[in-house]
Amino acid sequence: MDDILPLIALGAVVVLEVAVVFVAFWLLLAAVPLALVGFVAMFLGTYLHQVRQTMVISPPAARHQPPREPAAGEQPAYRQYFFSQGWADLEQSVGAAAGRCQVLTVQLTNRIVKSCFRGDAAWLVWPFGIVGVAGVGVGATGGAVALLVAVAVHAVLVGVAHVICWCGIALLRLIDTALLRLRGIRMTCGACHHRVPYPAYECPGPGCTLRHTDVRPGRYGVFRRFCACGTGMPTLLLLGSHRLRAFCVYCGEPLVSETGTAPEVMLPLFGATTAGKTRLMLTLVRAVSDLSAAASAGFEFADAETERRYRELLPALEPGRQTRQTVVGQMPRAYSVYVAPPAAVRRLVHVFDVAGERFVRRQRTEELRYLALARLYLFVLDPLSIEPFWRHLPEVHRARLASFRAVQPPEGLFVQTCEQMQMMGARTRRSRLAVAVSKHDLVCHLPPFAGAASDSAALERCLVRDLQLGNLVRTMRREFREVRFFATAAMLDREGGVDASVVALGRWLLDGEGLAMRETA
Ligand SMILES: Nc1nc2c(ncn2[C@@H]2O[C@H](COP(=O)(O)OP(=O)(O)OP(=O)(O)O)[C@@H](O)[C@H]2O)c(=O)[nH]1
Ligand SMILES: [Mg+2]
Ligand SMILES: [Zn+2]
Ligand SMILES: [Zn+2]
Repeated sequence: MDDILPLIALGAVVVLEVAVVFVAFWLLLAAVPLALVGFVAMFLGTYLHQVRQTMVISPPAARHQPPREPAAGEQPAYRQYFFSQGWADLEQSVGAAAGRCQVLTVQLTNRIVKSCFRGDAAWLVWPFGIVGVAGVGVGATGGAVALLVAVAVHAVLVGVAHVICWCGIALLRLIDTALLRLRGIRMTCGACHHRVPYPAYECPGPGCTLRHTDVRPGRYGVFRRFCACGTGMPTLLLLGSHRLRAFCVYCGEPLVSETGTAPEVMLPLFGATTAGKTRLMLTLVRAVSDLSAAASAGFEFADAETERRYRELLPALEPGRQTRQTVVGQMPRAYSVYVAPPAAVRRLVHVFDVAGERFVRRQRTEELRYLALARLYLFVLDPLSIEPFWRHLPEVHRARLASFRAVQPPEGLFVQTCEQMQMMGARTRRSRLAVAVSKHDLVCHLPPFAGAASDSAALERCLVRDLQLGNLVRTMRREFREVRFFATAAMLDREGGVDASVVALGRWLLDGEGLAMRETA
């Protein structure tokens, strides 16, 4: 009997074991698909949780910290999300989710091994352990595949967004460029006279002076960009960047306010030293301002610097006072004003008045880049510098007028400057030329000006017939599309009004640029 008992026990164990294996086998069939579903859900859930964590709940520090002193090609701004952080977030989410899933899988496996393969009941429950391990194996493999698919979808979404951004960038730039072209807007630096492709802008953030040299849509932002200080700014003129402080990308000098909102008119004055350019420029600006007021047109200084310099020079127009010789010095700065007649497009007028000395030497003229960009020129011709006129003046007048007399004779100076301008690329044959025969108040009572009509044709006849300037006038007519002569007295009357001759010149200059001024009642 004693021999049978162990045999019975062994038989029972074997039966039990077979029953457990049998149950485990059937359990395996159900457990594997369940584990697969469970693991896929767990892996995907973990990934989504990590994505949310990275993008919303606790975003990591920006991968590309904006440099405060950017190297060439860099900007002091945060990169646009899909150009930097989008990929960093993807990497971070994948890394964190994969780590978490691995930890969960290992923990589960350890628990199964511990409870099914170790301990006192291991001899009985080991088949369930195998079921568990198989389930974890299959589930983890399925979960990993699902994770890979999710990562791929995420990467594709970021990639597509990246491509959409590039398309948006290209489209916005195209529209902005097309609109600027259509409106005939170009931007010229008043200080260095370069055409500026796009201004640099100073960050509008309080206390921030960081300059963004290329704000246009790109990797730093499509519609807006964020400065290193966190302040947002528009990326295009079209989107409102004209409200920011603009600077020249070549020389760093400030550009006029609202740069890029109005087509430009360049008006270079040229002529000999002491010909009367500065005085004429001052009275001309004054005349345009008066004409604008009478026509209810807008007139404003385009930058504080123009207003300051203009106001500084203005006292020279008071009776008995003279303008001082313009210094050759550094690059001459434009006087810039906005003019906006009621029925016309607002224009930005840059008037360039430089020392006559600059037209004597070629190298000095070459520096005046604006000469090549203008379509309208104002030549100031001092009648006192015309040799036949001066020669026939009685000595008493010569003594009185000697200090006002321009040194260089007009013919040589005009021809040389004109050639120089053409060499620099000026299209003079498409341009208008106003010739201001200056200081008319000083010579109007002297022959041949005395009694002569002061309209353009009469003045031209006088220059050709009486003053032997036929060659000069023919050159002017040949080299320019349209030439008009004015006898100007750059003076203010007792009431502070500009002499009618300068007003007429101002009208002609404005009319041809589509800025006609009609007096309102
Ligand atoms: N009476 C009178 N004096 C004038 C007139 N135009 C210029 N002047 C005087 O002529 C002198 C030279 O005039 P500016 O306007 O300074 O001459 P500019 O061409 O600017 O000379 P630079 O700057 O040296 O090239 C000054 O004393 C002026 O006041 C004018 O129409 N009438
Ligand atoms: Mg001058
Ligand atoms: Zn410049
Ligand atoms: Zn800033």
